[in-house]
Amino acid sequence: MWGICSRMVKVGMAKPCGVVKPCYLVKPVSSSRITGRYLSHQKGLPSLPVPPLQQTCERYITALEPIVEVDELTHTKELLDDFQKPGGVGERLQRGLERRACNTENWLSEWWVQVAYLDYRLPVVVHSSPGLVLPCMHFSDKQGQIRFAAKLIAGVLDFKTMIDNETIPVEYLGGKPLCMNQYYEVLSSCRIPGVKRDAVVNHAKSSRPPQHITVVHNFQFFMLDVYNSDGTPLTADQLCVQLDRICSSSLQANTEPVGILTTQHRDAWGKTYINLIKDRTNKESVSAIQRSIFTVCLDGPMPQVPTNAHRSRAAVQMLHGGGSLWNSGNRWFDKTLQFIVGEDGTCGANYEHAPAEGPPIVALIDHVVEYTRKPDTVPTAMAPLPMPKKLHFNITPELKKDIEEAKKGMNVLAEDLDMRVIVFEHFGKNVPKAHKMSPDAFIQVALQLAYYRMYQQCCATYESASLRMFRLGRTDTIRSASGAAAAFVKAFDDPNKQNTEKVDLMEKAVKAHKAYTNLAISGQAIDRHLLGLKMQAAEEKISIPKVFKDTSFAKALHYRLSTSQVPSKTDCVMCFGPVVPDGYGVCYNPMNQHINFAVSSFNTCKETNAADLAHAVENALLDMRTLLEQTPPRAKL
Ligand code: COA
Ligand code: HC5
Repeated sequence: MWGICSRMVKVGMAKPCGVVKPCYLVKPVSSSRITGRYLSHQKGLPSLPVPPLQQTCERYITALEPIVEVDELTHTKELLDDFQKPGGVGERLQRGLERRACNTENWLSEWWVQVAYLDYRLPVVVHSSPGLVLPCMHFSDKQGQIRFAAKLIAGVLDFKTMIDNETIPVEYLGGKPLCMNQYYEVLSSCRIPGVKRDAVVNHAKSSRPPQHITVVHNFQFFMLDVYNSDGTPLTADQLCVQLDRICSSSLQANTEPVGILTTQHRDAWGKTYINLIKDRTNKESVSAIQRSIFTVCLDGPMPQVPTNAHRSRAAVQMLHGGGSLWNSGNRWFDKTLQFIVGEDGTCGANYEHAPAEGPPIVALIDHVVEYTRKPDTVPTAMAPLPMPKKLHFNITPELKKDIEEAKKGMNVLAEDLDMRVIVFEHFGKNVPKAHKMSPDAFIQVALQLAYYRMYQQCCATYESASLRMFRLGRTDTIRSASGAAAAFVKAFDDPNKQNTEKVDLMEKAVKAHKAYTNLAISGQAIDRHLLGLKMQAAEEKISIPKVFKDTSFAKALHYRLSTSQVPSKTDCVMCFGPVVPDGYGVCYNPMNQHINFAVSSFNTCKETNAADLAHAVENALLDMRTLLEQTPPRAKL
């Protein structure tokens, strides 16, 4: 019923890029400020391998089995035989990739950023940029909002000091050190719209890195210097004074919400952008936003909802702002990092995904939250500070028309997005661990069960796997709809099956998931390799091999379940939109005793419902635990 127009399908089917221009993003950090410690760590990391061709082809067939028809599979096998034959196109492309791997820091990352982000043309809002909700903070008025925002800014600047000094502790996954490059990409950077392809600029690496942030209040932007002349960061008290001045000089939301332009389709925004920056004042204002270290959005109210919907509303506020009548215009969605502080204690962030994955952003936010919990310092006498600078925009009738169009588009999208946040209170990582199972694999298998119960079929499922064990690594795909998961979900509600058999199938499904995870994080999954082979064909200007054009490939990339685990120390809820019109976005944060889930879908799709899937996941988790508890270990097969 749906055309294939999803993000990840687009990734797979995207027009070849041809010559790939060097991209700021995935270049190693090399400014004069960044020196020894970081670089020597980075140098010690292994390079991303190119998996063996035959291995990927075999694993691809295995991955297709639960999600395509028998005749489709037979056809794909034939295509793969041809692709792999000695002296064939597969071997040629494989050799090309291996050459690329020898000549680049990471054969994949630059392509990935281009294809997954910069060439992707749907609005970044909902379709690409994730939201993050903090636990509700204890304030409920303007003064509280300003005070908290001031502390938050001070906390980010504290974290920035660690970035500037290269003292961020190296992270580990499975005992292996991770690439830390993404930490150097998230501050002082911004996406720039283009008519066909976007770009990202990072000003942290310039010889005179920015000293200001941008603050947006009542749709009006301000440039706020956050360092004193001696180079020390402004204190929370100083920031409070400055934010107060900003709020007092923007009491009414009576200006054009120019930020709403950043919610447009990227081609449309690319065109509008050219017009917008023809005017010198506008160009300077836009440049101040782009160069700023980050943006703080001091939000107005959100629509009233019943208490049990507060968390879902908060997720919506972070993901898209609620539409043009609420806070969607109080943003610059191209900005890599936007912190959002509501008037009622609702706080969080939205981030533009091209420069980094969730975990570095979450690490920064965990640090900030801890910082804001420190007791207030005793205020000291303050030297007068320069007035924050208002950023002006001259809005021509044409730009006014574009703003109205953007408002309409944003409101349609806001209406369309269905978001349900649930806190699964019954257990967290503790229960799967007690049963000697990987918690992440347990949750993924529960998701498979939930989906199967709703639709009586399995669907192509995406889970993000980190490739940060490798230099400049980003992500690969864990395909959760495995044969073992399919066997388990089909047996679970079958009254003819014994519990012992069901437990055995559950254990096999959980183990299969963990095994796929392990191969994915060690660079041996299939999806980025297949993408690389396809990109290599484009690079060598040879016709795209048939394996990348058949229905199996399209089905494999039509992710009705797009999922990601993003753990945090703080009790946060992370969220993102579905990547296909008839799919779900599921982001979860497993804590020890509970799990936070944010499930999204589109209202225009009659077959999907975020609350129904969230409820089905709760039931699946509970039923899986019950099965384990009711089946004594000795009786297990
Ligand atoms: N028995 C008991 N405990 C087990 C276990 C078992 N069989 N298997 C795992 N555990 C424990 C682990 O030791 C770990 O312990 P900890 O809580 O003390 O750290 C915990 O359970 C969690 O492990 P697990 O659930 O298996 O998952 P993981 O933490 O290894 O995460 C991924 C799996 C796929 C999420 C991770 O590898 C990854 O790639 N993360 C990045 C994802 C990402 O980038 N997301 C955002 C994209 S923008
Ligand atoms: C603050 C949480 C952000 C999570 C974002 C995330 O998981 O993005 C995925 C990135 C990737 O390359 O797998 C993409 N996804 C949202 C489509 C799963």
